[in-house]
Amino acid sequence: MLREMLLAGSDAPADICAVRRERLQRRLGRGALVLYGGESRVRSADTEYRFRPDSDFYYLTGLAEPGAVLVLRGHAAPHFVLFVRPRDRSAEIWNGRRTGPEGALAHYGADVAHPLDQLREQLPRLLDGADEVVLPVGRWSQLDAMVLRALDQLRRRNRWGETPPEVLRDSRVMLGEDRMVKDAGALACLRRAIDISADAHLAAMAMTRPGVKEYEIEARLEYEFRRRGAAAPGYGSIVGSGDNATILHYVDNAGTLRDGELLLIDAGAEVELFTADITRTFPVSGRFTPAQKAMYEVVATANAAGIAKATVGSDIDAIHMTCLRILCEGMRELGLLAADPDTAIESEAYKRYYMHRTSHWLGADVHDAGQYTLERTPRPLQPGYVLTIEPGLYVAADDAEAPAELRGCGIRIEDDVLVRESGPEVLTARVPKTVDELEALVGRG
Ligand SMILES: [Mn+2]
Repeated sequence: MLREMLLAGSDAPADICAVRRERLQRRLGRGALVLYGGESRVRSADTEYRFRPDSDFYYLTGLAEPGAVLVLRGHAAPHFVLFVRPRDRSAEIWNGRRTGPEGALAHYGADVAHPLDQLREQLPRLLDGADEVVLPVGRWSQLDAMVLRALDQLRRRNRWGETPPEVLRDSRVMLGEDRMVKDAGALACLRRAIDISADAHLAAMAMTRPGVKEYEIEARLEYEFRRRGAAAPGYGSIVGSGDNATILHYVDNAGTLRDGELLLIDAGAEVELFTADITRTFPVSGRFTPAQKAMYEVVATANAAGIAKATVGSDIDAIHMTCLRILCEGMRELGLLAADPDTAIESEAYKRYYMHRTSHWLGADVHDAGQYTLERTPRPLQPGYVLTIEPGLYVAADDAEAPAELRGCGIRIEDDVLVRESGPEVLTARVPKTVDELEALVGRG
C-alpha cells in the first residue's frame, strides 16, 4: 500500500525504505545496526494478537513478519542483510504466509538473506570490523545476548585477525533522529491515516444522540478505519461521555450517552504504522449549555494559540506555556481557580484541572520516537516535525469546589500539526471543532 500511495503522489521515491536505509547508513558511518522485528504476543491460552512489527524495524524494511532480524552494515558490503523464518508448508497452512529468504531478496531488496536459525553463526562475521554496534539496548533480551555473544567470539578470535566493535550504542536515539523529520513516505501515510480518521469522527458526530452506548460510537469509528483499509486504531479508542471524559486514558467505552452531557472522542487510525491522533468534544444533545460552552471556548482558544505557536524555532515548552496561560486565565473566569495565572502556574494549582502536557511527537508510534530535549533544553521545532496540540480541562464529578454546572465535564481538543517553513499546517483541519460547526453536525446522521 505504501508503494501505491507514493506512486500516486508527485515525485516521491518509489522505494522509501531504501532511501531511509541509505540515509541511516550515512549516520552509521562504520557502525553496524542490528534490529529485531518483534514477535507475536499471546492474548489468551494459545491465541495471539495480530502481529504488529517494531516501528524502527518496519520503518527501514517494510517487512511485517514475526522474528525477523535486520543487520545494516555501514562498514562493508553486504550492507542490507535480513534473517527471516524459512518457508514451511505446514506452518504456513496453520499460521499464515512467510516471506522466506527468497522473498526477502526478491521483495524487500535485501543484499543477502538467511533463514533465522543461521543468525547465531552469521552475526560475528557480520559485526567483524564495525567500529560500533547500534541496537535497542535492553529492549529484547535475546537480541542483546546474541550480540554480546558475537562480540565475545570476535574478541577471542582476535589472534586470527577478527576485530570486535568497541562501542554499543542505543539505536533508538539514531532512529528517533531520522524519524523526527517526516519524509515523503511518512507524510503520505500520516495524511491517509488522518483522512480516514476525519471521516470516522464525522460519522461518530452524526450518530451521537442520547441513549446511544459509547461502544456503539467506538464500533462506528473503527468500522470506518477498517473499511478504508487502516490496519487498526493507532491506540485504544477513547469514547467517554459525562464524567468518563475526565479519565484521561478511559478505554472501557461502556457507558450510555445522556442528554445534557458532553462526549469526548480521542481516536485515530493507523496506516503503515503511522497513526492519526485526534480528539473532539461535543454535546450529546447537539446543544452546549452556557457553562459547557464557556469552558469549551477556553480550551478552543488555547488550542488555536498553541497551533499558532508551532513555528520553526519555537518548541514544545513554549507551546505548552502559551496554552497553559490561556487555560489558567479561563479557570479563573470559569470559577475553577481563584488565583491569577502567574500564581496558579507557580503553585501548580492548575494541575487539578489540567494534568497533562500539551504536545507530543506523532508518527509511526502515537507518542513518536525522537528526543524532546537536546542538551537539556527544549528542542527547537524544524520543518517536517509533526506534533499534537491537545489542551484540555477536566473537572471531577465530585469536585465540591468547582461550580456545580461544570462538575463531571471533560473537554479536550486535539489536532495534528506539521511544522513548515511557511507556518504550521493543521493536518486535522477537516475535523470540525467550532461550537457552531459541532452544533450543526451532532445527531444529524
Ligand atoms: Mn495525543
